[in-house]
Amino acid sequence: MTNLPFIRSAAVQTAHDAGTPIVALESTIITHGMPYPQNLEMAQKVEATIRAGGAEPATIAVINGTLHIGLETEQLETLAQTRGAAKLSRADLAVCMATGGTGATTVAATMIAANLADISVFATGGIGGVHRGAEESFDISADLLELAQTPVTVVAAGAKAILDVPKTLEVLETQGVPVIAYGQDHMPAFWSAQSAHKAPLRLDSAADIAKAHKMRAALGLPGGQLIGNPIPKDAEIVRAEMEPVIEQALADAVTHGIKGKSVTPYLLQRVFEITEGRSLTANIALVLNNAALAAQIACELAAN
Ligand code: PSU
Ligand code: MN
Repeated sequence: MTNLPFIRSAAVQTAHDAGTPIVALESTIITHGMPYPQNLEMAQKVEATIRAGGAEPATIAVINGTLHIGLETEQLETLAQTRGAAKLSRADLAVCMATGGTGATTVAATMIAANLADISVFATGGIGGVHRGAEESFDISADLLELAQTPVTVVAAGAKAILDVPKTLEVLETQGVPVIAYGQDHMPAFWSAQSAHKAPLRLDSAADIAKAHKMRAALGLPGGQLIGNPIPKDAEIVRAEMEPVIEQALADAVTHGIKGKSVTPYLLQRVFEITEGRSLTANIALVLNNAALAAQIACELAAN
C-alpha cells in the first residue's frame, strides 16, 4: 500500500521493482492534441518505441479520480475515444482527483506525476510556452514554471511553433531551466527541424544528457531540463511553409475569441485542417523520435 494517491500499471510496477528504466508520457496529446484514431495509433507506437529502446513506457492520466502511472491496453483505448476529458495542468490535478474526475495530463501535470513515481525522463511532442501576443493576453504555459521546479528531463521537439519562441526561451532562462538542443546549435521548431533561434545549450549524446541531469541534482538545483530534439529531416515541414499556416490559425483563433486552455488545442486543430493532415503526420514522427531519445536517456540514467 502507498500513501501517495497514484497506482502503477502492472507493467510499470514490475519495471519499477526491477529497476528497469521508465519513460513517462503525457495524455493531453492523446485527448486534445490529435484526432481519433490517429491519437491511439500514435500512443501505441510511442509505447512500442520505448520498449524497443529498452525502457518501459508509463502513459499518465487521471481516471475516475485515480492518478494512473501507466495505462492498461483498454484504458488507453478508452481514453483515446473519450470526448470532453479535462485538460489537467498543475492547477487542476488535485481538484480532478478529489472529485473523481477523468482527465489528461499536460506536460506540467505529467512532470508532477512522474516525479511522484520516481520517473526522471518524459517524452512529449512540444511543450507549452509563451503565446504570441502574451504581452496582452498574459498566456504563458504552466509547463515553463514546472520545468523550473520539478526534476524531470523533458524531451520535446522544441516549443510548439505556434508560440513565441524567443519569449519562451527568455522565460526559461529567467527560471533557470537548461534548454539543450540535441545534436544541433539551433532550437528545433516542432514541425520544422530548425528555428531561427540558437539554443542556449547543446549536447550530442544521451549519456551527456543523463550526466547533466544527475549533476543538477548533485548541485541541489531544483527543476528539470528541456531537451530540444529536432524532427527527422524526412518528416519535417520547413519553417517557410509552416509560418503562413500558423499566422492563419492564429488569426482564426482571434476571430473566434478562443481563450485560455482552449488556445493550444484549437491552434493544433486549425493547423491540421489547413495543412490537410500533414501537420499530424509530422507531429507523430517527432513524438516517436522523442520517445526513442527519451528511452536512451532513461537507459543511461539507470546504467550510471
Ligand atoms: N504537444 C503536442 N500536442 C499537445 C500538447 C503538446 O504536440 O496537445 C499539449 C501538452 O500537454 C502541453 C499543453 O503541456 O499542450 C500546453 O497547453 P497550454 O499551452 O494550455 O499550457
Ligand atoms: Mn495557456
